[in-house]
Amino acid sequence: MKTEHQTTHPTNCLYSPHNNRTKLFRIVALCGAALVAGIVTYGCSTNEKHDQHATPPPPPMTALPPALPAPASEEAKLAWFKDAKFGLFIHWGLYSIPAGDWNGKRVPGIGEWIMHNAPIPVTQYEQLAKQFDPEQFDAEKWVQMAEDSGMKYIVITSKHHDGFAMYHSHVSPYNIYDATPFHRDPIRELAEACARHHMKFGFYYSQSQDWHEPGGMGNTNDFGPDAIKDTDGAYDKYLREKAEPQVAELLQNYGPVCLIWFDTARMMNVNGRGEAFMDLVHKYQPACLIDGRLGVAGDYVSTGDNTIPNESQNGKYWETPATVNHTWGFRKDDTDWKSPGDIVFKLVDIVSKGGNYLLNVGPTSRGVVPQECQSNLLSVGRWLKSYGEVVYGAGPSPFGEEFGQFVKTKDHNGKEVFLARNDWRCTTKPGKLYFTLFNIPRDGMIDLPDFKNEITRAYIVGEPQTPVLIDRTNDVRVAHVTRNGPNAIAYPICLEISGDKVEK
Ligand code: FHN
Repeated sequence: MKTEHQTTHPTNCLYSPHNNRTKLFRIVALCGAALVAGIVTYGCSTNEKHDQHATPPPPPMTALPPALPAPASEEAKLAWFKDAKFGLFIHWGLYSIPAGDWNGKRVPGIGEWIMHNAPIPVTQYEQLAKQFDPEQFDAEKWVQMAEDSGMKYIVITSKHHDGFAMYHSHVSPYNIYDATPFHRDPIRELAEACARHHMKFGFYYSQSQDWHEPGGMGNTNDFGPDAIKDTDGAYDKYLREKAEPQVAELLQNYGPVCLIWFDTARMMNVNGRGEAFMDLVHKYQPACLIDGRLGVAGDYVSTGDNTIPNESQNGKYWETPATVNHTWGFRKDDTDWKSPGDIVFKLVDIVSKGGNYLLNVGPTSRGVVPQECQSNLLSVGRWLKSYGEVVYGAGPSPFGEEFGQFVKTKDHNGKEVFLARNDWRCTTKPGKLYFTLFNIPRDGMIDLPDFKNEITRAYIVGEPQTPVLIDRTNDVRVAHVTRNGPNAIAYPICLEISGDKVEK
């Protein structure tokens, strides 16, 4: 697990905010703030902070709340997730330095895969750590951005496939605290900011792929075929000595973890490999959810990347992980941001099919979320401030005809084409149907789907004093709305109905 430029660390010496070593760090860090920057170096690792860096010291650590107790049932465990609907995914790592270019050449593909796609040998890629100094990183700003965008949980890459831990790991020195001049633990800072904002906080952890370790999956250039690692014990050694202890660290040292987002399960459902991770989660954080990509059953289903199902899903709860442009990790050439209207549509579409939307941002190597991307998210947040009740805690559509249908045409793979209809979506709460309108015809007449319940009241969401006229033409109930609603992105109306269940 070690490389030449790294020092030895005590394996499994877990980081605790209360242990002496940490207290020592804190005291020295505070001294560093008081004295002229540069006189003092703090910490005890390979990359020391020298006086030419004017970076302020990390904020003093504050205590984190304890892990949450075991929920009474699986339903209770999922309750917050079902209410939250909209989360922020963050892919941040060393790959944000090359940002899509290697040796002056553009490397196609998603930004965080540059090590694999270029390909870059481990010995070269790990040198990036020496340059990683995201001096503009401010946990408070990231959490505030998520909150202002209407997101209710944050999931960040604690270790992606490149194997680099973005937190202060005592399992491997290949981590942001020990191997970079930044010498801070951004995950700890985010955990603290999330605690201040009552924002749920969770981790992405790449359990199978680890391109830095000889036994990890995925790096066949440096370490040969995965099939051999799977059978000769190397993979199990990596799992025992790095992946499992790191997941245990994350579960023990960062306060309540709302979920762990495992990814790209390879050879996980044999030898109890997946179960070992599940046991750790259950042992240390019984309230923590497990996504659908561990390789053994999690608490909910994760769809494919950027995949929104055509219809409501029956059975397990689900979540769509999605990009805000075309990459997860930052690429300097990808500024094709999804518009606020597109994001609101996707969010309401997902909620109306019974799922959650986990929307990703890829911060730069300086620690900044690109401005245009932020401003689009903030527009979404403003829409949600007015109309959040159609999303948060809302149930799926009782209809389904609004989603569209399969047509006879086949695509280039020979698969039937689903012709989506995107005019409106319906979400529900007891006694209420919310119709979010994305395309209002010139005459402002919206045909309602067929249902028998009496409509006792109809109004613009957030303005119960502004009634919406409902009448009947040819036995179809029609809602009459003004063409330019109060918010151009999408226009939600609420119909209060008799009874809690829609009768068709
Ligand atoms: O390979 C990863 C990819 O880099 C990214 O993390 C996404 C997010 O869902 N998951 C994998 C591909 O599905």
